[in-house]
Amino acid sequence: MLMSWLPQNVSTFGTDIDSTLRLIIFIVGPWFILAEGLILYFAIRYRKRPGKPAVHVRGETFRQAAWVLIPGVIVMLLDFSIDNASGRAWDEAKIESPAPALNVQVTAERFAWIFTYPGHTGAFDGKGTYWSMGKLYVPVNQVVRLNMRSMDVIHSFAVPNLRMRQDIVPGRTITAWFEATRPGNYGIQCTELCGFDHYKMQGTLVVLSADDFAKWRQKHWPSAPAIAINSDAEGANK
Ligand SMILES: [Cu+2]
Repeated sequence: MLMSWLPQNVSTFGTDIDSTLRLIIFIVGPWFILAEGLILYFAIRYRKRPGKPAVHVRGETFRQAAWVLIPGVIVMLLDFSIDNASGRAWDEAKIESPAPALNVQVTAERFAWIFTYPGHTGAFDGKGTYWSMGKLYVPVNQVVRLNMRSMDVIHSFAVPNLRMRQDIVPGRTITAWFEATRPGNYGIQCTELCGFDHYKMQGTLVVLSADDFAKWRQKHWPSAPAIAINSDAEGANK
């Protein structure tokens, strides 16, 4: 039920991120209710009563210390299971980067997104490049690699439907990847407060079917080599 609040997942690694989130909610939720319930119960059960002085519990016997130690160990074990699941999701989304079918350069600047498609040589400058303001066109079911730069301050590229978010730090080219699984238009937001018009820093991810992408490419980016551009970050085909 909780998970239905999330926007539709259209990314290959989104399922693992969602199941990590579900695991966290299932572990933390009951634990929260139990802990808060016990606090409430003890507060009422052992409330101040006339003629009953408070007891100073020093936690010196094992029976007393167990109240802290046992929940402590349980929390730690549950924590490891969350670490394990989230580590796997992190590896998939951030560490393992499959070979891309399409490389796009993302330029973030206050307060816009500019998407540059490489020219004949695979480089992002010079002949044959195509750029789009605010709209990122990609084919469905293909790995897309983003080479992201910022012209000014720290921005953050976020597409909730892809379960993807990546900070962009000036002075560095930061890569990220995704593979969209369903054609459609999805919102892109900057999720790093980057100035007065930060809220206007939005864009659209346009995921096109193979046919529609071919048509789009022919019309707007005719200089593109066949879809497999397979250059590395920063247009290594140069
Ligand atoms: Cu921004």
